[in-house]
Amino acid sequence: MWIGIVSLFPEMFRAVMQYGLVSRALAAGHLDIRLANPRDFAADKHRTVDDAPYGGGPGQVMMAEPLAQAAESLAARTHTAPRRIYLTPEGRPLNQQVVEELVVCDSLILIAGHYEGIDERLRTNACDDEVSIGDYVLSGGELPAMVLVDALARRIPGVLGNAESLAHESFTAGRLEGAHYTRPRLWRGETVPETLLSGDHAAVESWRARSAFKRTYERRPELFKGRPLDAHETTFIEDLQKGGDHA
Ligand code: 9WO
Repeated sequence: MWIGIVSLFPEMFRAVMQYGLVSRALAAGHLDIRLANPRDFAADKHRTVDDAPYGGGPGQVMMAEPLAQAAESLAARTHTAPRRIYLTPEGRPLNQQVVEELVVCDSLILIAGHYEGIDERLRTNACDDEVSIGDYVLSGGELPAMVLVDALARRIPGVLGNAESLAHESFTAGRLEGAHYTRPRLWRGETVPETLLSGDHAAVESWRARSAFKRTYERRPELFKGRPLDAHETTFIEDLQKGGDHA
């Protein structure tokens, strides 16, 4: 997958590109990330990329032309027609479904804004999509772009190992993860559920399903709309409603 990123602070992406899963995806050739700084496309010697808003008001607005030329310089470096995404609180909410939709694109260009925003004419003429990672305002679109890059990288075939990929399935299957435990068996006076120490794989699987269900039921019951309860979960809910707390 090829991702171009337009940002006034390309150095910020060094962090996500040099460590962890994204760096492994880059090294393996599953992912290619290119950066372009709108300041390099400014028309004047002061490398101006922002100006006062027409109509007055506080702050500055990012000019369309440097952003557009930065995005076009990236598009010229890939043989496919990138989907251009502006990161903004006004965008459609990022969720796993949006990730699955975007990860099948051959290429993306992510546009990270700053100041009070970007000229509307860039949004209407040079953006195909707008994505939000949540209803809050940050200092720029870089961190949301990194979140999206990480979520996409995990879904590129070959990037995750089998174990990690299986863990991912639970979320796409519409359930939260259940509780995890590892050594030591006794930690600050707390032990590990006996079922997990039993060696009985069927019992462990059932325990984990119950734990995932309980956590979903308590924290994100709306996820059940996406995937109705199965027969096992129906018994789990009856237990929970009777006050059973076996996981
Ligand atoms: C700022 C803003 C404030 C109130 C209501 C809507 C708003 N949109 C923006 C906006 O798009 N701002 C630009 C990008 C310029 C300022 C820094 N930017 C930004 C992007 N802040 N926060 C985000 C963002 C992006 C994606 N998901 C959550 C937040």
